[in-house]
Amino acid sequence: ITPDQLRGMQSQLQRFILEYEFALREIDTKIEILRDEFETMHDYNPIEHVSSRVKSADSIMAKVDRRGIPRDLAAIRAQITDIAGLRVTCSFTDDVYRLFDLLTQQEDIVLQTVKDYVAEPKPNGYQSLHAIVCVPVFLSTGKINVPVEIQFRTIAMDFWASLEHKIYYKYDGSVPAQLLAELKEAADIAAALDARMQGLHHQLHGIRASGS
Ligand code: 0O2
Repeated sequence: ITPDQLRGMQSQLQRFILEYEFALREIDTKIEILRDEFETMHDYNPIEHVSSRVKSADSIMAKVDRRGIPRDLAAIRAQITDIAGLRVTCSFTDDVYRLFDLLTQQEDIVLQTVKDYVAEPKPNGYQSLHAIVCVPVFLSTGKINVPVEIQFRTIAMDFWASLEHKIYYKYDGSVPAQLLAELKEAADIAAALDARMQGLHHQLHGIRASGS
C-alpha cells in the first residue's frame, strides 16, 4: 500500500465516521428541544440523561469480522446499524414509550426496527427499548440518511445494565452461574421498583389533578 493510498483510505474512513457524528448531533438536538420544552411547558421532565457514542473503528472492524461482513465501507454502512448509538434514560417506564413515540413520530425520522426488551426482557433480565432510526443529514454533496440506534430505558434499567456489562466484561463472557442468578433476581427487583415508582408517580399526578 502506498502512502497516497493510505492517506486516501484514512480520509474515507474519517468522512465515514463523521456522517455518524452528524446524525448523532441531529438526534441530540431533537432530544434537547423536547427536554427544554418539557422543562418550560410541563411540570416535570421525563428525560434524566442522554449519552451518545460513535463506535470506534476497532470495534466496528471487530463486529464486521465477527459477522463475516466484507471489510468495505458500503457493506459496513448497509449492515452495521449501531455505529451511531444514543441512550435516553427516562424517569418512568411510561416515559420510555412516550419519548420513543415523540422521537420516532417526527416526520424526518424513519423507524427501521424496534426491539422491545421492556415488554419482553432478555433471559438474563436485560430491559430497554431499542430503535434503529434513519435521520437525514444535509451535506455539501447532498442529503444522506444515516442509521442511529437509540436505546430508551429507565434509571433502574440503566443501573442494572451498566453493572451487568461490567460483570460480563470482568468474567470475559463466562459469568459464574450463581452471579447470573443474582443478576436475574436484581433485574426482577429493578422491574418491580419501576412498577412501584410508576404507580407513585401516577398517584402524585392524580392528587395534583384533583387538588388543583
Ligand atoms: P455497546 O458498547 O453498548 O455498543 P449486536 O448489536 O449485534 O450486539 P443485536 O441483537 O443486533 O446485537 O442488538 P441488540 O439486542 O439490540 O443489543 C445491542 C446493544 O444493546 C448492546 O450493544 C448493548 O448496548 C445493549 N445490550 C443488549 N443486550 C444487553 C445485555 O444483556 N446487557 C447489557 N448490559 N447490554 C445489552 P453492544 O454493541 O453489545 O455494546
